[in-house]
Amino acid sequence: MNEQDMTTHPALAKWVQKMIDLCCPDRVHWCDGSQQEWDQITEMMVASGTFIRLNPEKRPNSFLARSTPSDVARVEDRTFICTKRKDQAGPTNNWAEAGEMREKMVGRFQGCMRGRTMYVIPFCMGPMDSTLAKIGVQVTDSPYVVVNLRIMTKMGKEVFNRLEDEKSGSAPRKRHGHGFFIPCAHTVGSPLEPGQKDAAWPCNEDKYICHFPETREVWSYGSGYGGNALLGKKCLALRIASNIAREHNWMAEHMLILGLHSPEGEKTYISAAFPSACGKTNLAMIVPPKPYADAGWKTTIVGDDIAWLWPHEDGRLHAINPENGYFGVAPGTSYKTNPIAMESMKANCIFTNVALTDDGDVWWEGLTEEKPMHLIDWQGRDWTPASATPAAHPNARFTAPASQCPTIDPDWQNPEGVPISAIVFGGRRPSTMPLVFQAFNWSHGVYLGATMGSETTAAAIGLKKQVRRDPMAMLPFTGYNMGDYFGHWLSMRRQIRVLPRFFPRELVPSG
Ligand code: SAT
Ligand code: MN
Repeated sequence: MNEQDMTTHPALAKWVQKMIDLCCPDRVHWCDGSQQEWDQITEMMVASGTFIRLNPEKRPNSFLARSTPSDVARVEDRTFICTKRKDQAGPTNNWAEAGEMREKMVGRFQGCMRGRTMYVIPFCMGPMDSTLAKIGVQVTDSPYVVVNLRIMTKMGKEVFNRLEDEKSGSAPRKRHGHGFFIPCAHTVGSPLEPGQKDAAWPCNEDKYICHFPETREVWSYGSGYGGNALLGKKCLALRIASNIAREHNWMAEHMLILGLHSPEGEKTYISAAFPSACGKTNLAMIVPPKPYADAGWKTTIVGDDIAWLWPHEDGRLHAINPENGYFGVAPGTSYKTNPIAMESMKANCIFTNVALTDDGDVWWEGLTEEKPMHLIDWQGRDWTPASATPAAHPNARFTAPASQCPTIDPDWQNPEGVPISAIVFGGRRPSTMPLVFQAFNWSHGVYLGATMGSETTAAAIGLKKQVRRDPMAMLPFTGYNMGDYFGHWLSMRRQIRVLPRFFPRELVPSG
């Protein structure tokens, strides 16, 4: 899209101009989300060495990216909730005074995109026509973010159009949350001098992932990886959304949504909260064992990571998945452990920090029983089964379009969501716990979810290997005071007529 026809939305035009003046990019690209744009950006990334095109016969239209070894996961100790008062962020978040942090970010962002292109990415979280859908606009100097967001969100021209329609009041139905957008500013923090050669994975050792819930903004500096950089995911859909949800009587949760279908055609949906890299994607894609499948039982997936839940007028708790794709952990995923994920990532995918096979395909620990005789590991080094280090990083990821999932639920884009009958809280535990049990009632369920514990994983950098308390799997994602979050959960009970049941579950890892 040309700069001239960028937008007629005054607030958006003003904010983008402010970011251009601050970041001083060489070029500005308004993303339209087209296939042509994807082709152009991926080709440019192949030419610059950030992407390796995988063998088109084995993995059509798919790419491998290798990050810098210091930028491989979320950085919880660099993640901030920035508010006027500390008690708004509460005891479990890193707090910064909003004004001070804004000043610091403006300082860091000054000239941060010199020598680079600023991409303006409009994205919608949730089915476009859902009452809960939220529009964000991310400015970023990372083309890796652009192509990942094209998979993970609804991204491009139709979102711009939606924002503009809303502004002029010509949208078919005026709904809460549209017309309004959440500004998400992102930079890898690595400006280029004239003539300076770029790194394959530019980033900065200094990192800040900042949320301003009062003004509904995100500012992320210095990282290009996962939840640090794909701002629609944890930053918007959980930390900012949990604030909006609390004020508007809904819930933004770190949960998968799974459908169970009986031979008689009865549909039951469950949502389940597990911390990062504890198996949400695997549970969301589980298939019934053969005798049950033969008897007509079926499972479907609505989402694998985030659920937005609200008391529907039918009296039940309904849920939508705000995402459009999966950013799943690759190691351990195989045709044996998760054939549905394997089928979903056959084409049109991005792989990050996995190993490259000699025939131009991907490999990671657990993919095949037998290890390949030779690979290029996630750091670009030769690897053999005798190598002392894993070929793929433990937090290596695949980004796959949800539409490619063979068990996708027919209602996964239903703006009314799906009704939830049961809530599961789970985690990863090194020692024995009851596998699954049922809470007596809503309050008891909230208590059990709030006291949940789970072993830390490679999804976040710098965490000691231990069991930590991770209430509702939301410890790193609740964008406000955790005490108020528990209060919000308890208060939601009064708004739901048909209450879901609670099933706490703690996984004992097999490995
Ligand atoms: O890196 S992400 O935050 O997107 C993945 C996760 O930690 O769940
Ligand atoms: Mn997650």
